[in-house]
Amino acid sequence: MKGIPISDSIRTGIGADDLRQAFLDNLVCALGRLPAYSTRHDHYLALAMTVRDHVMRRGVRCFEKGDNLLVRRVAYFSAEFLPGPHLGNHLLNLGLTESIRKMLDGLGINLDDLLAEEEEPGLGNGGLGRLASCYLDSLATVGVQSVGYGIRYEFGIFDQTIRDGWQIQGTDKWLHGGNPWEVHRPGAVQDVMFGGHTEPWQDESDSPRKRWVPSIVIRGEAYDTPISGYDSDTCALMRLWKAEAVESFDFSAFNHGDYDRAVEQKVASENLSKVLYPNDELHRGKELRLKQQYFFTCCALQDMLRILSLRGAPPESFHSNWAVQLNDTHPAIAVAELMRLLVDQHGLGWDVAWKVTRSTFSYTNHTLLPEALERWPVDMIGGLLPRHLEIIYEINARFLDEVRAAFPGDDERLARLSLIDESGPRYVRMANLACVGSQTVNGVAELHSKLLRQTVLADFAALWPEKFTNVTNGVTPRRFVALANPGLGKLLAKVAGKNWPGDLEKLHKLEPHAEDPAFRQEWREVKLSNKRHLASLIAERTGIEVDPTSLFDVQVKRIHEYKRQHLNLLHVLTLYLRLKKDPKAEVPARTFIFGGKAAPGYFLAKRIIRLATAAGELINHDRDIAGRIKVVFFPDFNVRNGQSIYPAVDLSEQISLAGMEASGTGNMKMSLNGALTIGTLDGANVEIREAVGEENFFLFGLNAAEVPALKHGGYRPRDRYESDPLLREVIDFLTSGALGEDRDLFQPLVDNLLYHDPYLLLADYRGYLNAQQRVSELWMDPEAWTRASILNTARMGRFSSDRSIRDYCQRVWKVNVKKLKK
Ligand code: GL4
Repeated sequence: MKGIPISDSIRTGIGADDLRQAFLDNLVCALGRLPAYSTRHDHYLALAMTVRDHVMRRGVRCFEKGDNLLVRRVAYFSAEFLPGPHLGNHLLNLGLTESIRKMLDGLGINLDDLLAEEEEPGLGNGGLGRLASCYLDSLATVGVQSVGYGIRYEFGIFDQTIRDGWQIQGTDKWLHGGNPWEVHRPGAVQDVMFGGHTEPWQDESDSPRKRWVPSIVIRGEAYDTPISGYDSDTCALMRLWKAEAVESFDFSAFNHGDYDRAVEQKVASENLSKVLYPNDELHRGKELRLKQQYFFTCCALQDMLRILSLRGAPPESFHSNWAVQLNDTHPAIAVAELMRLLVDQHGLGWDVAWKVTRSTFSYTNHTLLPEALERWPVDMIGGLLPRHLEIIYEINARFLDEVRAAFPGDDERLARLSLIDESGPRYVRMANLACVGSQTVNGVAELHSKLLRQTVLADFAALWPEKFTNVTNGVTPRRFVALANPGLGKLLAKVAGKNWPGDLEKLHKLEPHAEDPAFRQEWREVKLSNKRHLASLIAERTGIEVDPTSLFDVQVKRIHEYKRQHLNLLHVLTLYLRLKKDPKAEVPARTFIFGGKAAPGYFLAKRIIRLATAAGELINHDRDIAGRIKVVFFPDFNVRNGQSIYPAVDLSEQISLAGMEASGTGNMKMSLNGALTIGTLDGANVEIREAVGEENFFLFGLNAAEVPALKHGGYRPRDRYESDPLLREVIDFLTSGALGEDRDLFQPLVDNLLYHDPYLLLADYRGYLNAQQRVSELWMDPEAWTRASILNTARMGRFSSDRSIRDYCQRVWKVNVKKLKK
């Protein structure tokens, strides 16, 4: 339908009557339901479709504009996305919450009931996937055309329940009730090849070419989910790929009566996008994971070339039409894939293709943990992606020539920079591939970017210092403040103007109000009401009654030794032992709240969860303690639960060993909601502390320079245990039998701490206790605490993901953004 502008094909403005009609139309026509018999879930689906259509309209209109103007689009390549429930967020972004509520009221339907019906897509493990979703939200908000490319896992991150104190993993069936947010695009399919071999061939121009003859082809089908921006005409798209067999059946086998073999191929193909790997920051080297990575990047790049040709632009102009961000190395194989597409499929010469490729990609590193660094056996890549291995070798040969010219005779440097690790069995190093194939490389907080340049990527930083930059992470204030904490939102609107979620620096206007006792009172009331809400959820999910006026001390994030939830637990138990010995001790009432998933195969992480639940079982029922401290493990921490937890936090636990947490983003969500942080100088904590003021932050622990110094100086954790009676007492307590009948339960944790202590808990224990003592003292002065809480929120404006995205646009992608409204 050339010549039909989008404005002719859709209704523009939308009024209350239109919404009501659209809702009823969807209920009857799309779902085929008789209104009188329809269920709550039907209502949710119909409303979701109504809202989705509305957002889609904006999306298509904005896409048309982008094509007319030939704007450079951003493609965010990420193996993980964690969008959270969509409905409430769209309503907020579109300013429709109240009109929809009224419209539904008129039909006798309650909006909150429908909001509760939504299943969230758990297509990520934690911070990295959630960041990707914050960034799509901000891309749409600041007016950048963008697509988030990823995988439509049929089963996302497992559901966590707690049984007898242990984590039990359940299958995440997020699609079982239907997913009204996505639009299946049967037209947008891409074929993805695997296996086989390569062979030379000649084209008409007589230049020698390479051809890949695969052993199997799998089809990727696109599912689009629109992502609205706040107060914005722009809409981002999350385009996720589902794997399908090219033919549903192997018909030759079927015709021969071999039914099993006929379906085998179909099942094998579809397995590819079945399930998300549940490991955060751990590379396991499983072949299926490599297939997933290649699958979605291959679909994405072919899709982008297709869109390019619709624009009538040649493949040589790929980089001026698209900027691709690699969210860690998970999509790094895309560097070789784009080369293959440009050289083998589109006939570009190597040098031109390489220039295009290098001007397209940028790479964000998200972790320094050695066990997270992705490397694939050369044989595995060669077997699965034979053409890519050749391309990687060619990139490497040319790159190493460059290195030899820059550092003649430095063979060790050459070996370290090489894309191939040849120190033992041979591996392809994905971070090296990403660095070589990218325009810019960045870390996610100042400290992390500095350590990246000094350690993991030091050789690349020496070679190309100008490539390296930092973009500190951010979080969307829409979902994590306005939506999660409407009470606070109202207060903020009063002092910072109602557009504060679109311009978070406006929160500075709060500062003078920190001195106003009446305002502090209002502030405390909002917090208390959020804590009451969380207390009721805790009672509902765990059966534990907690006191909403107690200090809510919260650590929610993936369970990992480096994050040191067990240091937090050592403090809990130290406090417990103190109260047992001295019931008159001045210890203000505290509720310790833990939440987070452990990778199913991570033995010690699961023991840490067990320790938290065991501490709860003991302390919560101890009559001597009389409820003065309580310990809760909140099950199934996810985006939705996060939205109930963050607003209720008084004390934010950000206690990773310095140098280990690349950035953290929960730290930002809590502080934005008025929590004070107890933390180390790690990740973005450093910048948060600078922003909120050191007097409003409880600092403790070794710094990133002291950590390696201590380790290399022959750290002996057992000496700490011997010399510190309090520490000895609490460690001994773990295996005393007091924490349950099985006294061996925590022996592995204790042995690990006494004889290895890789994350230096015992070294930081005293500093942590002292900082916790300062917390208690400030808490006993509610006016001073509230002042510090207000100042935390007031000074956190720069941690909006809008700022991060503006940084990326300016320093990395070179695309324009909307100016902020005055
Ligand atoms: C992580 C980091 O661990 C975390 O500090 C950071 O905030 C997040 C987003 O940049 O990325 N890296 C990996 S891997 N998982 C994460 O959550």
